[in-house]
Amino acid sequence: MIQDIVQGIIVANECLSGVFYRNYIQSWKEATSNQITVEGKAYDTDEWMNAPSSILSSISRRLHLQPDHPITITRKLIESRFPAPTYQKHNTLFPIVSVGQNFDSLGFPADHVGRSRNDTYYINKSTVLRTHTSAHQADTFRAKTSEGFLISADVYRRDAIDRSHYPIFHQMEGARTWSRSAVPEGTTLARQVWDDLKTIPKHDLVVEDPNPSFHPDRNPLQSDHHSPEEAEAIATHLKRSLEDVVVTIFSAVRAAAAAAGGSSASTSEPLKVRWVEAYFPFTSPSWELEVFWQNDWLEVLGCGVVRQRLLDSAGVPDRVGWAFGIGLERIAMLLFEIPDIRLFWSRDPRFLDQFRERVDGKITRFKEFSKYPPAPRDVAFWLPRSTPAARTPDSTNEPHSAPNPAGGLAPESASNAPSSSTTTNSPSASVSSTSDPPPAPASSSTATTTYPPFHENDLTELVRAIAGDLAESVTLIDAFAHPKTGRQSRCYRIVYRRLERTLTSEEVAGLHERIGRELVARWGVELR
Ligand code: FA5
Ligand code: MG
Repeated sequence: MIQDIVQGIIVANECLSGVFYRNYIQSWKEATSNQITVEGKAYDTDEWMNAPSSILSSISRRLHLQPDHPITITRKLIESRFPAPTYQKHNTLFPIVSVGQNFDSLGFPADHVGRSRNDTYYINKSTVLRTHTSAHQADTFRAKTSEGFLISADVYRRDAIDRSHYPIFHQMEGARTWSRSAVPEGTTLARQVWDDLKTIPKHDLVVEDPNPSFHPDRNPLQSDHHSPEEAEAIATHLKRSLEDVVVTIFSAVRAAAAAAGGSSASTSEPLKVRWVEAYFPFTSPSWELEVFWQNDWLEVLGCGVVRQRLLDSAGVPDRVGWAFGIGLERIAMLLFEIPDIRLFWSRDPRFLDQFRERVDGKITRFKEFSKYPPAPRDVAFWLPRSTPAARTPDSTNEPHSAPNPAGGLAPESASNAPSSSTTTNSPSASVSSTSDPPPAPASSSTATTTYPPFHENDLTELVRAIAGDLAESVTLIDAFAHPKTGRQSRCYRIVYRRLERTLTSEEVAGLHERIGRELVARWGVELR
């Protein structure tokens, strides 16, 4: 224990000196050479490359496979509801995939914003860090090794972040299909699905589900491929399977609360769950499941009836079925009452030692350990005149219909997820892992330099690269246009904090100044 803490401090000190420099040189080398190696696999990079070393070096963590890690415990608990041999498990698929796998195979249009370099980490024009486990759907259907599957894996998104969002998180993809050609004589596909549904345990959870299973405009039936009875049966099988997961999770939460000798914020009130209509390019009709948690609706999964064109091109045209994608951190946060998604990446034994895989499936609630004081610092600046300010308060007021890198409408908005930020429209960020920003353009000090437009995700990533786990959050606290010149101003609050000890003001000043310098060098902002 003591040793680990000492090790933590050594690592922290390194972060503040040599490692920064080393990583800077390494990023610079990688930025100028055109190959990178990730876990022994070599990739050519090109001008699309935007995956920082802080992200690439986290690939090896594979939290969903770490023994006794809360993500692993959560994965296993959900897996226990989808038994073999119907559901085959795949837990070691590699995170670097082709654009074809991540987007094309799922029917993402060529101009879908989820493909943008602002949202997705590219290695080169045709290679990305998967943004969702759906990247493996088509290949897994094509393999035809089981009627259903579960794929758990790390996924990567250049996201605006808060305490329930993080640039790396874990998803579990689930799917179940039925073969039309295997329907026994004398029954129908719909009947067979209803029969299979009988094996899912009944529950008495009250679930809000006000909408019809399909709606011609909002959530269409694939009428060329499914009869209304078939879609209804598949939708019901899907929803019941996932409600069973929620019931399992919350039974475990209640049991843990009882064992701890009382109730807690999330167990004193009856569980509230609702289905909402959604959109994904690869399912129709589609839904998201939301759970009422800490006074707000938290989206925990997306799902739907698999688009037949996907199954057709995966070489299984006679199969029909459903698929879902669930966020494991979201579930783990509910399960263990973990307040901040950043904690999953902690190597602090005071965090890790609290969790144990148990054969009886019982879980123990997370107990918060003492936190050292936060050190908030603001950075205020004018954007260069020509910069269209992406994802500022003005543009976050866009209708919530812009698709995300997983194809869903109504992107995981801060208003949906609990946010530590006080201004509801302010995108905020929790940041982690230490590395360095790619070098600024060499000519950045000359007056003629044209700067890339400033995007909020760039700041999040810059802070993550410079301060790593020492930065807890980045929150937009003020934005306005100069009344005369129209020039845009932004002010962000960065909260620095170490879990193991108090940061000195010199350390904080060093990090903060560097962030300011990089903002000027890379985006041509003028610090105020
Ligand atoms: C998807 O990723 C779809 N691939 C899900 C899907 C699969 C739909 C199969 C249909 C069929 P979405 O972007 O909504 O959808 O993410 C799914 C879940 O991942 C969310 O509900 C949430 O639980 C989790 N999630 C999304 N973004 C983050 C994030 N930044 N941090 C943590 N969890 C996240
Ligand atoms: Mg979503």
